[in-house]
Amino acid sequence: MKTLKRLLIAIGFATTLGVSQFSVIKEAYSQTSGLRGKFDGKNLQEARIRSVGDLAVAVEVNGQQWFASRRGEVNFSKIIGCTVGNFNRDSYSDIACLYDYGNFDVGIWVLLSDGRNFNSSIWWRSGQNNFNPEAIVPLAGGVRVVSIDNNSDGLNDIKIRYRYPNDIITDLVFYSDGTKFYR
Ligand SMILES: [Ca+2]
Ligand SMILES: [Ca+2]
Repeated sequence: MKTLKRLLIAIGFATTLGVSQFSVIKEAYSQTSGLRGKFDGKNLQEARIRSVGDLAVAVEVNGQQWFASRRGEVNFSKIIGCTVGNFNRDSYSDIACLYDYGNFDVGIWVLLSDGRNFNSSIWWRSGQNNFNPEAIVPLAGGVRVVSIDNNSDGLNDIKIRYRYPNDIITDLVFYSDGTKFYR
């Protein structure tokens, strides 16, 4: 366990060094890094999500680990994109990620900040054969998901541009009720 912890710290340190190079690239270039928000409720910080070995991810804020998934839980390469918003109307910025479960099943999970850690839960899931991740049309800047308070209730919502099989392109909005997204 100690060795693993040391290894994770070593990886974290190595990737932290890489951040400065990445920060000059537009946020849209990678939606798993350069995620800016006030995760501690006070200061503008930068979060990134990274792969930790097989089927696990860690989320860091300014290089400090705030969240680690359980092994076998999350495949980093299946994260379609992430965005920062305040989805539960407290003082802390949160992160929402689109995730491809396979079989045309897409979910949106939210990493809710408590100021020092993220708590992860699934806020929406399409179910099998209901959502084609390939049909997501990039928004301005090339991002696949943005957070916007579309109904001005103080809870950030999620917007995704989607191309239906008949080629009609529509903006889909997933509204937050503070604990989940609804359509
Ligand atoms: Ca929040
Ligand atoms: Ca809203």
